[in-house]
Amino acid sequence: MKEKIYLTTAIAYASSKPHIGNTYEAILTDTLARFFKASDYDVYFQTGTDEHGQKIEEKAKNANKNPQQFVDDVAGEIKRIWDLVGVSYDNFIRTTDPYHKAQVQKIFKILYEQGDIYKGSYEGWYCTPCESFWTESQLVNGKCPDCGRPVTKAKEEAYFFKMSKYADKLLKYYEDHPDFIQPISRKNEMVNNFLKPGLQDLCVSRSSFKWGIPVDFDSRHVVYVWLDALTNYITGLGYDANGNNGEKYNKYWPAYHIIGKDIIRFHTIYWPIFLMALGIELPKKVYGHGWLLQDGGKMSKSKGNVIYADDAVEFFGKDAVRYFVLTAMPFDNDGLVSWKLMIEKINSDLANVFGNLVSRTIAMINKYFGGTINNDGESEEIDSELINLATSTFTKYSAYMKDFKVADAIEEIFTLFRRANKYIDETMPWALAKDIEKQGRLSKVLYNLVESILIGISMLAPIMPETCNKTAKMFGAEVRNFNELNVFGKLENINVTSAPEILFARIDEEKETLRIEKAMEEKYAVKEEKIEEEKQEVEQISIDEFAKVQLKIGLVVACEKVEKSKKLLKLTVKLGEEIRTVVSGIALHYTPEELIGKKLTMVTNLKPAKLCGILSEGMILCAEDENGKIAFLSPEKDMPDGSLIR
Ligand code: ME8
Repeated sequence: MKEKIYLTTAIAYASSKPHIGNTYEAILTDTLARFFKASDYDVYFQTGTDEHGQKIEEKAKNANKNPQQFVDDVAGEIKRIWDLVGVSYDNFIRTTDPYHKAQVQKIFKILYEQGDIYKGSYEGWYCTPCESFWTESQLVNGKCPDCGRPVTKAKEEAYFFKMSKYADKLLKYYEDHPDFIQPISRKNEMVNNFLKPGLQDLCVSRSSFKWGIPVDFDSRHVVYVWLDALTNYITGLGYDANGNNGEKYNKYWPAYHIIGKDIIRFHTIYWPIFLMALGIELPKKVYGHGWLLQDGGKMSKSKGNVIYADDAVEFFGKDAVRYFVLTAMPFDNDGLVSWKLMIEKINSDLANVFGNLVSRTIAMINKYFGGTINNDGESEEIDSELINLATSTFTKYSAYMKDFKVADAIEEIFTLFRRANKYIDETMPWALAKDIEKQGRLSKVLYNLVESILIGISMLAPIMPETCNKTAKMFGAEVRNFNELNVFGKLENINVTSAPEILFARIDEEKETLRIEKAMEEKYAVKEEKIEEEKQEVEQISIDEFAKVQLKIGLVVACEKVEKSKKLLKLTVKLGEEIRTVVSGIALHYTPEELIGKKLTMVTNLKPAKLCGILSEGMILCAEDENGKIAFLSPEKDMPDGSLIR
């Protein structure tokens, strides 16, 4: 019987388009799923979306959509991106699926009836306009951290889970299963920071918002989003709280969970405890991968440095993106991502090492043998090093992959490709070609190269499926089974295609980085503005309302770029006697030099606001066309600065 493995990703929040970091996890798990399938395991691979909670409810409201419509759209976008990068999931679960919802309700009820969940209350600070509870430490200057308004002390009824009851049992489980949490450093963090100091009971219901799964026996409450989300791993297989479990559940549970380092606590403390309470076997392994970071910092929308996988695929193709993210992330650490790094890696590994090896080999077979060679040439001593490496790589590669160390496994394959390139330099086929006596030797050299390439791409196939299939076809062959990779000389005849496709062309690093960065800035800047625009409905106002806005002519006396921001300029504006500082989002349209000495129109009675840490005391007015082109407004005749506009 085949060995079974159930692989899962975290389910992505259906709150916004996933960035390349979230997509990394789907690609990583997909690569492992493909590897285990090729290793003859019976694999089940599940991914999906986490669709409830206050944040999503708010996002839907801001987008003028009902929450279901909102999550339908975002889940569709997530699925589209997963499909685009070739994620070959067996099941895409959504926490709004009726089966999942019904099971979560049943699980909650069972845990309540058996006494693990109890009704209690917690005291906190309540902000009435925001309908939000805050703890003392969350308040900012004693006020609501969201809206800044005063809060009142209040008590809210809620359901709690008795975490502490299971803490010792969980510690014991960690001890008995030393591989449960990977990498090991993450386990120590859980034990020392959370389990040893003592577990608090966990609040597992909310009543301050509606978008969640209602507690079926008390519909004022919805189930805490993590209890809802974590159970996806069993409901997606057909777990049934009443004991009538589906076939897949019986076959595949327990899982190997692949998640990011930020949510390890939920997966290695709360989730195992929920499972213990339900009498379910615990997951086999929780692997917490590092994060892809941009410029040494977190990738975030507010920093405007987000890279999306669909854009990357458009520029470089699916397999290059898969290769980049997988090699960018060491096993036990964070990785770095930027457009420049992607181009560097594509050039150095995919174009120079891999692409070059394939195209040189094909070109030589065409040139010297009209595209066809057999395995009947003459071997020499020098061949053995390449052959030994080619036939011993799989063992190392496979051991790394089984430990989820994908970047290390890829390194083994590229060591083989580099060795093959070196073999070309050592054997100098172009010199052999000049000697009619050396035809047999020449054909053997080329044969050895093809065999090495075919062995290499067979291991690379889970990482870059399309490229590897395409490459095998160029040699008139197929990607090989894993159990054939310790054999050299399998192929009898080699027939190469006459005009091989260039797999990865070299990219002009500087030019392309600039071009892509600019294109992305424009794409997302324009989009954000459009969303803002759509939100504003045109409303008629009275003359009195308009009169509240004070507008004046200002003279720009100084101007500079705001550090760390691509969009903002800091202007010093003279308004008659008065000098003001204004921060304006026009840096993509004007240089500071273009503005100094210019007269423009300014709103002068806006409440001051801090932008990038600088207090802005007004707003510059600009006209904008539908393509996002911008022009500031100047008086038609010269007018003294400080003149009122009416
Ligand atoms: O956490 N690099 O969803 P999510 C690598 N819904 N991985 C990253 C990353 C980055 N820069 N940023 C995020 C959630 N991730 C919950 C999960 S599971 C029952 C519920 C990872 O959309 C993150 O660590 O915020 C997580 O594993 C996954 O992307 C989804 O994140």
